[in-house]
Amino acid sequence: MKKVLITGFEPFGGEYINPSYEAIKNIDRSNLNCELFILEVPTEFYNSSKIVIETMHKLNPDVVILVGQAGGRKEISVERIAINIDDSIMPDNRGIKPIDNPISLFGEAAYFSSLPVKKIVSELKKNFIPASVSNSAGTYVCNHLMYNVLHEIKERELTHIQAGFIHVPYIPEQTINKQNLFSLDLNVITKALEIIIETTIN
Ligand code: PCA
Repeated sequence: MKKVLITGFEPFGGEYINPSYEAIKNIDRSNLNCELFILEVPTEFYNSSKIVIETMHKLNPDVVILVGQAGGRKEISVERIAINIDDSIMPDNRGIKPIDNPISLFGEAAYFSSLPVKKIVSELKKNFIPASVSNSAGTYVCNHLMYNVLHEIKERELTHIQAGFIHVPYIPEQTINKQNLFSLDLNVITKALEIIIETTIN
């Protein structure tokens, strides 16, 4: 049976929940044909990748699916690419706010997701869940984590591990008193992640 590590983030930016972690906690394991490990990751530049990379080495999973919140987006965003830059407009949960910093001095300019991004989008749409391929995971902690995990996989020749990043919209309770902001029900996001896991392991 394949081992899947799925991660979600702590709340950040004044929110009291993060739908990425709420959704991974709700995944129904009985629906899945894999051994699933979930991990909550601090929304911090340095510690996010340290913790995920340590866990990845400990578990030696077949698949690593990193999930984060992208408030304001209207679809499940299947990220195609992570770029070698930290450039934040707000501090992380440790107060760190890097500007124009390369993530790695020796790493590639960018790394591609090794999840089946197009296939995932088509499976989500078949299930009536709004989804698209995204060509930018931003330049904040999510891109940083995606970059460092893919960099580690390349540098340590762990290319048997498939890894990538999924951004999810707000859930409804986060958009109260914020006008015109899109949200997706938590159950829909959870279902989307179950479909993403299944699509990747099959
Ligand atoms: N989203 C942020 C970091 C943590 C999260 O859930 C991002 O998109 O970078």
